[in-house]
Amino acid sequence: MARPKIALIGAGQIGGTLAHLAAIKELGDVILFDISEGIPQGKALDLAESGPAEGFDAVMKGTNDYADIAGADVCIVTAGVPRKPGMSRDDLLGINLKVMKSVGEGIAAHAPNAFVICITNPLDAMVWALREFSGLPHNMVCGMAGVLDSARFRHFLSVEFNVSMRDVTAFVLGGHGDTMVPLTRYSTVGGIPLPDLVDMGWTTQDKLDAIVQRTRDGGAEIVGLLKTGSAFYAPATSAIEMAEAFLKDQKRLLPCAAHVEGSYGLNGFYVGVPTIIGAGGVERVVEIKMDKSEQAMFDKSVDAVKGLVEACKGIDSSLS
Ligand code: A3D
Repeated sequence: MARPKIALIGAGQIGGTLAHLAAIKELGDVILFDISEGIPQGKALDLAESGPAEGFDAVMKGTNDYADIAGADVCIVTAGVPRKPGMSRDDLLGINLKVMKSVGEGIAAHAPNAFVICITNPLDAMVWALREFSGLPHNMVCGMAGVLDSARFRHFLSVEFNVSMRDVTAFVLGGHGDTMVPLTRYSTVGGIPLPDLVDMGWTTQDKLDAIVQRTRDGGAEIVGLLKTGSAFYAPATSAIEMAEAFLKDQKRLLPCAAHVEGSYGLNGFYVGVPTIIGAGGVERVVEIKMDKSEQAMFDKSVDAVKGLVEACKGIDSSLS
């Protein structure tokens, strides 16, 4: 059987890391596409040369031609610009919207059957725009954010509790921005919800609140340290987890920016919700019950995303 084909649109920090992970995990052949000449070719060759020691045979190809992504099973989109210190994700909207237009058209023309995972920020608005520009089915286009935000939350919690990260589950929903919603009631250590762990004296409510805030600020914390760009290792790992769920039909329950139609009181809108990802792409949106304060936080986050989508429509009239 032929190896699956994974097209990475954007060969920057995240794109290169995605290619490395896809190769090591032997997920398939990798096409690295970028508008910058030489970068995708150089990274692909460098990665291919790691094959003998690493023990993979996958093809690594760099290109500036969309024709090379033809027939891709998965496209992961990181094309665009990342933020610098002092910038919010929303500051990237105008420039990255133009990038989504060319990427959406490229995917529609050459890989219309692919499962598309968008990472470019501001995430929820960009994945919506990418879907609009590409015209692909909604279930085949989603955004990576919830897996990363939940992973950050899980990491901070594991340090606080001094337990394995593997035993910490966490849920972060809503838009991928300052209004994201870490849900403590649905986050557990080995099945014990966080509020119970506060009652058990494992931590205090104040400490838990601080961890929630650090999760919300997780991206900015890394931008502040790196100064020249944003996080790339954990974002790439998170998107690979989603791609693997699709390629291996794993039916994973993963939070991602998905098209929500009917549930959560939303009508045709991209936002971070729990989903089932399998061979059918986003096969199901899982509607969980929220209490009043969780619902209020979620609604605020949805409003922030709605504002960004309206801003996209204001910039590009073909989206109205
Ligand atoms: P970077 O290393 O700058 O790579 C972006 C690449 O996109 C560069 O190589 C560019 O040449 C390329 N590019 C620009 N325009 C185009 C185009 N029209 N077509 C094809 N390629 C193009 O950035 P990065 O990899 O660090 O980050 C990529 C994106 O991911 C940024 O928008 C970040 O803000 C975003 N990001 C999102 C998350 C989420 O959790 C959602 C996390 C981290 C970064």
